[in-house]
Amino acid sequence: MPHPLDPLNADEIRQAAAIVRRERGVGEGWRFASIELKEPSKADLTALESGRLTGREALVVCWNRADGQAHRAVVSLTGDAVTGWEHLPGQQPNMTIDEWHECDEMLRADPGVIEALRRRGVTDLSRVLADMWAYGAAFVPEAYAGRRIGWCDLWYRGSELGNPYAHHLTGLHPVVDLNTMEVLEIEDNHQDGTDPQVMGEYLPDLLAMRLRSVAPLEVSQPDGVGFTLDGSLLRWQNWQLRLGFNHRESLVLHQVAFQDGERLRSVAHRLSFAEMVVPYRDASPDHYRRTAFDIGEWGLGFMTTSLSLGCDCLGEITYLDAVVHDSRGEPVTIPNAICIHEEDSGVLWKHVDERAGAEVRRARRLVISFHATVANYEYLVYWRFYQDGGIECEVRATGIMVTSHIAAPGSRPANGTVVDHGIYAPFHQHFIVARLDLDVDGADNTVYAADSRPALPGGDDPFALGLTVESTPLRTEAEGKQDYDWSVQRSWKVVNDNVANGLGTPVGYKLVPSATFPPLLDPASPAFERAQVIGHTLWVTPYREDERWPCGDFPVQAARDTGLPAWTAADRPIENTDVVLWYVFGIHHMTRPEDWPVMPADIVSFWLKPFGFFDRNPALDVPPAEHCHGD
Ligand SMILES: [Cu+2]
Repeated sequence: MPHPLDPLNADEIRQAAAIVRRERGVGEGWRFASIELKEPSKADLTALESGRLTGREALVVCWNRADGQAHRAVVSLTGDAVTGWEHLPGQQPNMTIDEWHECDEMLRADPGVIEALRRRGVTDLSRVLADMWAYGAAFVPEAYAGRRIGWCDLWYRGSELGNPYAHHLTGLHPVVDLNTMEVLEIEDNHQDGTDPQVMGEYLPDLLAMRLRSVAPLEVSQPDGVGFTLDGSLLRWQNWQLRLGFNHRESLVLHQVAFQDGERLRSVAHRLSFAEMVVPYRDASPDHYRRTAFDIGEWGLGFMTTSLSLGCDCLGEITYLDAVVHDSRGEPVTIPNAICIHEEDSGVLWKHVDERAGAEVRRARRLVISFHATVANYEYLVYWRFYQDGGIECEVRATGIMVTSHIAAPGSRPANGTVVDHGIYAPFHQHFIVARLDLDVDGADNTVYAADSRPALPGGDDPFALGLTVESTPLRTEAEGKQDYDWSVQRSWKVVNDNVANGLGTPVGYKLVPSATFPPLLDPASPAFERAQVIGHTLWVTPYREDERWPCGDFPVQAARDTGLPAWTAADRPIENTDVVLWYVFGIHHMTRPEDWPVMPADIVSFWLKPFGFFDRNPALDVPPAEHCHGD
């Protein structure tokens, strides 16, 4: 029996598709955009876990290629029936991997594309790659309104296994109707015939240099790992949580709790990444349409890649497979999609006393990670749990930057950096929206903005040494729209005012902000209109089962953001209730030559740290390492 939060398995995916086909006439000409577990509401979860309530449901989004009309179905797997069928007029479901591949194949066989390539001296079509991007509504040409369209770059490899993203066929952009899979037009506005001398290879065999030598470094746990995995339930030290997965968010952490003596204390109900917005900040014809929504348009789950031992993860590793599906509704297994392992993490705490000597504890952490490859780019996501109650969420961005030819020999682009001879990488930003459904010792929490304020000279503080904390409860959604403020070292505390610690103060967890940056984008610009979430560092909403996607359910070709700005327009109360935090962080990527031809991982993170959740350091009971007393 699966746990109510376990992702759909292959049989359930197949069954959900079959039910929709049977009951709603979904046939050959349709595509399945998404098939996922319909997660039970918080209200039903306890009853489902105890078996008092039964039933398992799937959410299915599909569309008819013939008329472009999309539908969302609720499917009862236990009842073998469609129980909800919603027409979604004017909505474009997420892009599918099948469309991406079919588009690539179709374009490489298209006479117009072949002719445009020939004019550029490219005749070996086996080395050509067509990379399809989704549009924002503002950039859809009038004539194609209402169609499902893709906008494509063409690239070619310098050799059979050469890097396709090293050689951009600048100025050449087919526009495609993805439902009929036909070319609508070929933009071709750059035919100077130059072929920049780019060294864009990274495979050892293609490098004109010797590889450096490195000493072996191995990690072993001869007595086995320190965690247990029982189905999807993961236990390590005092932590326990449940692992979930879906096509859009990839890894989801459910029911995160800390065993504190006799009490299993809730910290978070659900943690995941709900959106990723990547506006390119270059108005040139080759780049102005690039406003990628890597989660809403493509799906981090669909893009999750298999991990390999010794390369992606070092040490004693446990892997979990994940199951997604193709656009025909057939399950697709991603082997080794999620990695679980322990890591040494340096010193946890230490003091050297002149009598008692040195007392040191080594820290270790439990790491749960996945990697996603979104065309040219990779995102590596690490959730790390620490012995002192801290949770760190780290993202590494690597892969290959988008580039194109510079306008003229020797010119310097205003909106990017020259990264190789004759090519530049446009500036862009990666905004990641973490959806943090914290339940600190229960569901009813209040978020406080905590600002540090210096004293003014006077009274009993003539030297103005005092530092105070101004703690402001966020009572409504309007107050919940928060921006990072370095000058007061702002952070946010998620507090349960109904539960006190042993010192008599309310228990809480602190969101320690880092890697935040402002959008630096005109609020009237189409890129901002579609992704207003990036206008604030933090949004706080009351939990609603159906509020999952901060830029709307269907960002593909969306004109505006129907997520957070729409929900929060009601300015609902968020005090002492079940709150959800939407934290916006990421990478402000001012491209460097050193990021070429493959980018050394750029690393950003934020933390959740207990703040009065415990009465003292919760890691006092960590034992000294066995061999740490020297000779
Ligand atoms: Cu980047």
